[in-house]
Amino acid sequence: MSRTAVITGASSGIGAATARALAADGFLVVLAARRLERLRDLAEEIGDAAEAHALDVTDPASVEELAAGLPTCDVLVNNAGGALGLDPLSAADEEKWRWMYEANVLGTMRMTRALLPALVGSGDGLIVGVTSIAAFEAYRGGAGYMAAKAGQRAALRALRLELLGDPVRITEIAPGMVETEFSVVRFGGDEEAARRVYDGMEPLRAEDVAECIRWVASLPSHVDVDEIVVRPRAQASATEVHRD
Ligand code: NJP
Repeated sequence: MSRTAVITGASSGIGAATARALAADGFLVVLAARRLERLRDLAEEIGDAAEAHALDVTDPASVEELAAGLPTCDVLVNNAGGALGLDPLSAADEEKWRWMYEANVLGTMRMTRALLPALVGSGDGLIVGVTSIAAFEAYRGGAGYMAAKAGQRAALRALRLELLGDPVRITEIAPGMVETEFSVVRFGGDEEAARRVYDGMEPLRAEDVAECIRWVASLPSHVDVDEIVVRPRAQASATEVHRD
């Protein structure tokens, strides 16, 4: 029987690429995000090995509903999230900060709490958290996103200790710049501003990060890849980017 992987934020970017990669490796993939139409299109593309489920990780009832309908779960990829704005802290927008904390930190907590019994029960569970280099590298305008990603990273670290002795691995994937819808969302739909982020440099593609997750999930169950930091060759740190 296929092992089941639940991927949050599977309607675009890293989540969609991860769904394709895990399905190709034999997983039954549960695609979860708010934009159900997109998930249905992706599920159709993947075929029998995919199911689409509406999910808003900022809504506890939505998380509970998804978990209640899942008989088993072997892999949980906490990928849903993102950034809003690039304002200095002096001009911080509380709504944007609140959303970033809700989606990245509380979303990861809610999904993990809800699926933990199934993950432990599988006898060989894996929880992946897609955080960011922003969890540990500062940049101007990044305070709200950095705080959220640092929070998500911290929660996964505590969980690693709490699950010691249980058959569940925990892996943090911390990417640098990846060209997805991330910057379009960050800049409120301004595609031109989003495009400028990657001007003159080659960012990672969603598939590059998905390959890290696929590899982690393919390893024997006694091997826990604690953390992967993956950046484009042209990015040495959150602030040092080489542009042609
Ligand atoms: O971005 P994007 P990525 N409930 O915008 C979903 C991190 N990261 O693939 O709900 C459920 O294409 C949203 O789906 P929808 C980043 O912080 C990125 O790059 O339909 N799902 C969509 O599928 C994030 O944690 C970069 O709108 C929710 C997905 O999240 C992860 O990588 C760098 C949701 C976002 O896809 C994937 O982002 C880095 C909710 N409430 C870390 N809210 C980068 N791209 O440069 C959003 O260091 N989603």
